[in-house]
Amino acid sequence: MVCAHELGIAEQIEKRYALVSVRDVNVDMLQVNPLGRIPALVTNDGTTLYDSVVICEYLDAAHGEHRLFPAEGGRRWDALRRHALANGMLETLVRWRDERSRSPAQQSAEVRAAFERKVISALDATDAEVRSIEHAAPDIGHCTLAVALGYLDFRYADVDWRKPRPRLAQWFDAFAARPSMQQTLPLDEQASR
Ligand SMILES: N[C@@H](CCC(=O)N[C@@H](CS)C(=O)NCC(=O)O)C(=O)O
Repeated sequence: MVCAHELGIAEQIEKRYALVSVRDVNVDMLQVNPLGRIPALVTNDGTTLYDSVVICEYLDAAHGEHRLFPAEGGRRWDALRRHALANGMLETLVRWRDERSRSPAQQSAEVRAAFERKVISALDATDAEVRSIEHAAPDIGHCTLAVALGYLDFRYADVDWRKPRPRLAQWFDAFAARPSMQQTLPLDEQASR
């Protein structure tokens, strides 16, 4: 949805609520995406697309003239690599959260430490290239990175990623003020019930 807002087409997308979890199966969702995961996009001609990077590239090709996915050259590979870095960080964060939510007896300190180490490594690698991130026009790499850092703030308030990386924090705070981010803020429905 961040990409849809960046492309100015969010209002054209009809949203449906779906509750999914790593440890549960949403059978309705399986009819849409055989993996049972969100997001999935059903296009006007009835085609279903997943996962998020495929949906974002489809929207960009249809409405963005390769604004978010540069068509060729170094900009393309920078954007795709940064997307992969941020997306991998998100996946590790989701798996780390799953491990943290198990009962203390089932948790593995070793696995938790490995997840933490990988997230820190991904944050440091991102921080190391923050200058070129700041100077590039927003693309899929920026969007995914902002979503990953937003997720970190949302689910890992105890991880102070900002203090050792003030410039990355500054970039994120500026990006997070964009309407695309403000209009897609994560909500904890269970907590608000
Ligand atoms: N790489 C995928 C990740 C999708 C994903 O893992 N979504 C989570 C929710 S954030 C999910 O559906 N989890 C349920 C499951 O793994 O079964 C994407 O970007 O679309």
